[in-house]
This record gives sequence, C-alpha cells and structure tokens, in this order.
Amino acid sequence: MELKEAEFVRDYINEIKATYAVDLKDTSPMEQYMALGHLIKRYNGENWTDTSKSYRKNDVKQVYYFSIEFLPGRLLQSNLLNLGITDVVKKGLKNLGLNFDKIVRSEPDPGLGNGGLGRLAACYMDSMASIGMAGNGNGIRYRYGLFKQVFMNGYQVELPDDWLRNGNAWEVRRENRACLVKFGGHVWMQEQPDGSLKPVYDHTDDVLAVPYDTGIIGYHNVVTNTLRLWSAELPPNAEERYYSQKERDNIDDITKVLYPDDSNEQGRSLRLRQEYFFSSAGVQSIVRHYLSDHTSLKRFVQKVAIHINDTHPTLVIPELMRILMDEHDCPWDLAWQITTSTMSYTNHTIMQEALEKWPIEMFQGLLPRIYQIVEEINRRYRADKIPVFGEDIVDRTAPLGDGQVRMAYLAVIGSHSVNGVAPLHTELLEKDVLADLYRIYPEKFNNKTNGIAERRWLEIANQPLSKLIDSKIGKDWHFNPKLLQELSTFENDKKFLNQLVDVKKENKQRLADYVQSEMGITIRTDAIYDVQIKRLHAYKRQVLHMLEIIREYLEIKENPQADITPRVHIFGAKAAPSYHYAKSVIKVINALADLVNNDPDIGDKLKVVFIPNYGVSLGELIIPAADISEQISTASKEASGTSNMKLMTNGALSLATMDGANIDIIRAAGSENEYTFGLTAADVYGYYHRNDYRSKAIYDGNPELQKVVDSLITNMIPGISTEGREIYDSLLQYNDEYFVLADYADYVKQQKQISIDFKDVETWQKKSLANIAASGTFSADYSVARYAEDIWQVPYKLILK
Ligand code: GL9
Repeated sequence: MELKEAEFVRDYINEIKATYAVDLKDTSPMEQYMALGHLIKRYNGENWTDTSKSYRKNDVKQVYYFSIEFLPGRLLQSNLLNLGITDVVKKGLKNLGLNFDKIVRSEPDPGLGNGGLGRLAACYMDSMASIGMAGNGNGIRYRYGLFKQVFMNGYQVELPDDWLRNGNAWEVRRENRACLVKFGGHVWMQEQPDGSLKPVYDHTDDVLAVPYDTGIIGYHNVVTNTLRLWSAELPPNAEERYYSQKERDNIDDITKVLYPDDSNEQGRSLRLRQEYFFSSAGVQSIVRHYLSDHTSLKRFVQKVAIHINDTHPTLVIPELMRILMDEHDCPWDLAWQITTSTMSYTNHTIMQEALEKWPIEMFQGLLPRIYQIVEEINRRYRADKIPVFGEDIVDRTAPLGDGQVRMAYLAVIGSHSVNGVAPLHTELLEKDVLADLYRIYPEKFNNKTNGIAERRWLEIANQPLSKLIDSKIGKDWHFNPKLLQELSTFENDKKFLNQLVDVKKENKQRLADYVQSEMGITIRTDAIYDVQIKRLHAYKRQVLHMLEIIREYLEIKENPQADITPRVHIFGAKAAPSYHYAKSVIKVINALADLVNNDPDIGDKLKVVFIPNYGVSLGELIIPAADISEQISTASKEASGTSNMKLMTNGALSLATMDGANIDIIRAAGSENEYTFGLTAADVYGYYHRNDYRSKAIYDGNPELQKVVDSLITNMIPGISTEGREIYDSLLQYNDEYFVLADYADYVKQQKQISIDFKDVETWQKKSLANIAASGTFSADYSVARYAEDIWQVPYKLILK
C-alpha cells in the first residue's frame, strides 16, 4: 500500500490519543504496540473487505483449512512487510523517538500450537494469501496458549500463557456469525407428514461458538484472507435459563487451553469436545456462507474444499453429512458424494500413538447423532468392501473396530485425497502405517512436501542476509523464492563470501547478547553454533546430541592442550508436561550445561545453552545464527520436519539422518554440502523385521561410547542420579528404542569432520551459500500451489517475476 511518513505519523498520534487518552510520551511500549496494531488493521480494512467482496462477486472456490493448531508468530512485522510499509513506519516511529524493536517485542506470540504441525498451518495461511488463493483458516481461539517454559534447578516448569491479557490487536469478534454446537442429549426419529423419518435431537447441551477473525495479509498483492478462530460461550438463551457454575465451566473449558501434546493421542473427552466444537462450527458457517450466495447445494463441490490437517478435525466428515441430510434433506448417497468430494486429509506422523482413537461409549454419549452417522459410514464401508477385499483387511480398516472410533481411517474413507508431508513419509504411509487402506484406495494417496514462509524466515528474521541477497540478485526472489538459486553464480566471489561471514557474525552477536542478558552465559561468536530446536521427543534424539557434548567434554578434559574448534551447543525444546522421559532429558542437558559452562578447564572452548521457552519468536532469533542444523531423528520417524528448511535457508549446514524432508534438502543442496549419517529407514525396518537389534552389543564393542554413556550414572554430572539412570536404562536395559547407540559412531565421525571443516572459512561459506541458494524450492508458496492444483482445484496466481 501507499503510505507517506507524515500521514502515518499523524494517524498514529491520533490513534494513541483516541485509544489511550494520553500523550505519546506517557505511553508504554505495549500501548505503542497496540495502537500501531489497530492502525495497521484499519489501514488494511479496505483490502480485507474488497477481498471478500471479490471472492463473492466472482464466486471463487474457497478452501477451508481446518487445524486444531495455528502458530502464526507475531504479526506486526509480517503485516508491515506484506503491506510494503515497513520502512515508512520504522522511520516515522524513529522520528517520534520510539524504539521499533521494543514495540515489536511487546506483541505476544500466540502459542496456539505445539510445534511443526501448527506452524505449518500458519505458513500455509501466509502463502495462500500471498499467491492470491481464497484460503481460509478454521481453528480454536484458545484462551491460554501452549505453556510458558521456565527452568528451575534445571527442571522444566510450566506457567500459563495468558496471551490475551492486553487484548488482541488483530482480531475482530463477529458475534453475529456465531453458531450453536450441540453435545449430548438424545436422538429420536420423528415421523414426517409424508411418512418419512427425520432425526430430532433434544436435551442437548448447547454451546455458542463465536468466531474471531484475523486478516491474513498477502505479500504485496492487496489480498487479505481470513483466519477464523472459534471461542466457546454461553448460548444466547443464557438470560432465560439458569446455568450452574459447573455448566458454565464446562462451556468455558472447551476453548480454555491448548493440549500440550506432541504427536500423542489424548484420550480425554475434553479433547473430543474441542474437536467437534470447531469442526461443527466451521462446517456450519461454511454451509451458511455458501447458501447465502447459492440457491441449491448442487455446486457445493465446485465452490468449497475442506482440508483436514491431521486427524483432529476429522469430524467435519460426519458433520457435513449431518447438515446435508438433517438440515437440507439430502439423501445419503448424494450427501456422501458431496462430502467425499469436498474433503481432503493430510497425515503428519507415522507414530502409532498419534493415530487418534476414541472409545465408542464416550463418543456416542457426547455426540449421539454424529455417532449414528459414523455407524452408517462403517456399515456401508463394510458392505461395499468385504465382497471385493475380504473380511480381514476391511475389519482392520473400518471406522469402527475394537470398541473404538478410528479417526485416521474415517479421514481416509471420507476424503478424496490423502497425503503425507515428504516423499519418504508418504511412502511409509503406503507401505506401513496405512498400507491396508492404500490397497483399497490407491488413487487417493499422494505426497505434498512441506514448505515454509520464506519471507518470514529471511526478510523478517534475517534482515542482514536478506538485504545482502537483494544487493546481489535483486528482489524478485521475494515473490519467487526459487530465484535464490541465482546466488550460486557467486560461489567464487570472495567478497560476497566474506559478506556472508559478516552477516552470520552479526546474527550470532544478536543471539549472544540475548543469551548473556537472559541466561548470564557468555558465548563467543567465532564458535560453531550447533543448533537443535524442536519439541523434546525420544525419536528426535536430543540424547544423541547430548552424548556428543559429553564426548567433547571428556576429550577436552583428557587433552586440555588440544587444538579444539570452539563450539556452542544450542537447544530449544518444550516437553509435554506429562512426558516424563522428555523432562528427564531436559534436566540432564541443563545439568551438563552447568558442569561444562563452569569448568575452568573448559573455558570458552565448549558451551551448552538450553534456551528456555522455545517458540516462533525465539526461532527468529536463533535460526539466523546457526552454523549447524541438527536434524537427527531416527530414520523413518520424522514425517518431514520444517526447522530443517528454515535453518537451511539461513545458511546452516545440516547434520542429518536420511529422514523426512532431510532427504530432499540433501538432494537439493548436494550431499557434499551437508553432513549425513546413520541408519536409513530401510535399515531401521530391517531391524524391526529381523528383531535383532541389540544396543548392548554396540556398547560393549565401543570403549569410547561406554565411557560417554557411563558418565550418566557416575556422578560426573552432578544432580542427575535419577534422570541419568533413566536415560542410561533406556539405552541399555530397554534396548534403545530409537537406535541412538547404533548411530552414535557415525554421528561422532561427522561432528569431528565439522570441527575440521569449519576452520576453512571459505569452503564452509561456499557450502552455506549452496544451502541458501537451494532453499527456495521449500517455500510454502509452492507447497500450497501444489495442493491447489492437485487436491483442492482452486485458482491462484503465483507471481513469478
Ligand atoms: C509433525 C511432524 O512430526 C513433523 O515432522 C512435520 O514436519 C510436521 C508438519 O507436517 O508435523 N506431526 C506432528 O504431530 N507434529 C509435527 O511437528 N507435532 C507437533 O506439531 C507438536
């Protein structure tokens, strides 16, 4: 948008006065931020209205991306960037004597997700708007986001994330678009005058779903899409009928907290209520919106695509069936045809425990009408498929079985498309996790490799690099990130390589300052910044990284004079509050950090920093400073990973197993520019198949490894007698479920190579450049374009300059 500095300054001062009734000099950074947010939202108001109007006028097909998590990160800078007014606003604020960075940091980072899955949904929202696609988000407005993590004596402690305390500058409450969602009660069939039967539900517990909309601004294209998050409230008859405190609490609870899960099934009825709540409200509002412009449901499939992001929103399938049949008199076959043509599903993990299943009794009690519909889907599925495929396979894959509602199977059966998130992951879905369903519906399966919001991770998080890139290849890559490839023509440009070194150094300094001020630890910027940032999970193997730190520590202790390349090991990770083992790993790494960081023999050759409260905002600080990107999951377990892509685009070299999208990153950048190691997925499956993995044998055969592992139980690291033993046992007594010891030697070999290679600054910088240059293909712009073409069949205009 066009904006003059003087105009901005005038508007901003007025905004401050109107909102806070004080002079600018008497405002807090939070107030300065809120006023700025309101003003930007107002500036963009017309774009938002115009976008909706133009979709309506042109009857454009809409995509609705249903996700129980969205992790958008702070929106201020992203909105300024996408509107193209960053510089004007910054200058204006500066001339008013305000500190832009402080204002930026006053915005709460909405933690409405746990990790990659929620962040992916947010990257896709940004990209859908940026490629001019009619993409709407649909989720839950949690009153409290993912817990705030602090460490006390090295242990994770969870504090509430009261992110709405000061209000939310970006959202619009739309009470006039609220829907009623019905739980419990009874269903009975009422005879109609024409003799037919119609279900009636009564004695239901009704909840009002109120939408809060946030404009998702496209990059330099005047498009603004909508992210709609639902909040649970008392129904409108609340004044006529008495609600006990318990009833009120039950309603409040639905959207009170985000489940702090990582890839785990949560067998709790509140989670099921959350799932139905936003699925039902979302589908109701979609049908209502569609019917406000169309007289019949005939063209519904041409005008609406609904995407199921992991199994949590699967109930959109029976919910759409219910609305079509019970409210619009659609016969079953037509309703089923409309539903399956509308729905598509992405699976995000092969971890068995993440395939959601609900006990039938609980499901039926909470959602009696939806259960009837699932029963009928189940009955027809069996009747159709048994004659063709036989009883066994159909039994194994039916929506109802073993006394449970099997959400993933229901999602596959009720959708026309099922995708994994990286080629290896999709292959494993087809061969293993969903193999039976793949046999029955091979045509539904396809891959859509994940992508990231390149502009956020470069132009916002890494301004020095972004500007340097602009100076070399211009700005067209902002629209078409694949153009970053043009950078590879400068691989022998020494001056440019040196500039890249300077940029990295600047970013490391920024991170070092943060670590100094927040944690009191001094880290040097000429060290290797070896970064692992992701949820704490056994399969991601933070333990392997930890063993390497112990090895490096012992190495320096044994040979203090050795010529060591200094290193800083950087972790960021939250553990699910109930995930005992993961919390023990945090404690041990923190204890190890204390030992290493305070040992005078070690000095500043080796430092370990576990930065508390990792999230999108800290990612923006850490990722640009990284030299090494640790992507060391057990092969086959990480569906895709996306921090691998963010780190690559910021010039980090991957230290990686052949897992998830690491494989694609390595192919894109060239294996000579990464450090790969370890078992392949085929090796891992080989062990499963033969059942002959013995971690003890590896331990027995490697004296160095023995020393490292033993130090978990020898009091070398103070204060971890319980936790150290727990990890030790997981590796030896319980036979090392995630093959840490199997990969240890190969991993260490690569770590040693890294220490050598890092000293050759020019060669290192070339590798870093190769990563940046190849990273454009992982832009989420292309990912959503592939969804649009292959799955959703919606138009878009990717701006390929
Ligand atoms: C995940 C996978 O584990 C990641 O490998 C993948 O990159 C993302 C996005 O597709 O999805 N699936 C999953 O349940 N989580 C993922 O990160 N977990 C969280 O989001 C906490």
